[in-house]
Amino acid sequence: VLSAGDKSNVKAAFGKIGGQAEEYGAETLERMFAAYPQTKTYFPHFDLGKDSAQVKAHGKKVAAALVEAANNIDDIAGALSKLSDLHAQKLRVDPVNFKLLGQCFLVVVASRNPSLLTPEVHASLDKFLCAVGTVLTAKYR
Ligand code: ZNH
Repeated sequence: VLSAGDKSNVKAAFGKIGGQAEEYGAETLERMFAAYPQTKTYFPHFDLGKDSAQVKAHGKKVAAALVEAANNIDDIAGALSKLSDLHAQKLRVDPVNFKLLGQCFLVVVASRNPSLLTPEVHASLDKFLCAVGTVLTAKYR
């Protein structure tokens, strides 16, 4: 459960990431595909090569969803309800992969904005990313 402190850490972190969110999203995916190649199996229809426009476009969508969740941190399930339906009914991504994507996002934050990622903010972002993953896999059955 996200504490009040976690919520303000997450909001502040996304405030600092600001307009660069889409680049963070694209680099998160690039790292996920490179570090955890098994995640590529969900994207057989994508060009996953270097500087792929499809990966960039998808990174932008994923980042926008994270921003939306951060902006609605008291109701992440409501904010991502449609996305949760999509992941449960159509995409059926194994839940372990959400942890991998979350790890990669943290690494991107660490490498692009090291001073932002204090241990406290790291912990809060980790909890937030887990909460998002829980919401996106909540309707699996
Ligand atoms: Zn997911 C899709 C978000 C995770 C896989 N996604 C998607 C989208 C979004 C997202 C926004 C778009 C939708 C529309 O279009 O409507 N994701 C997300 C988030 C997360 C995720 C936020 C976390 C955090 N996913 C994930 C993972 C995976 C995935 C982990 C694997 C690995 N997704 C996916 C796919 C898709 C998606 C496959 C589809 C794509 C296309 O386009 O086809």
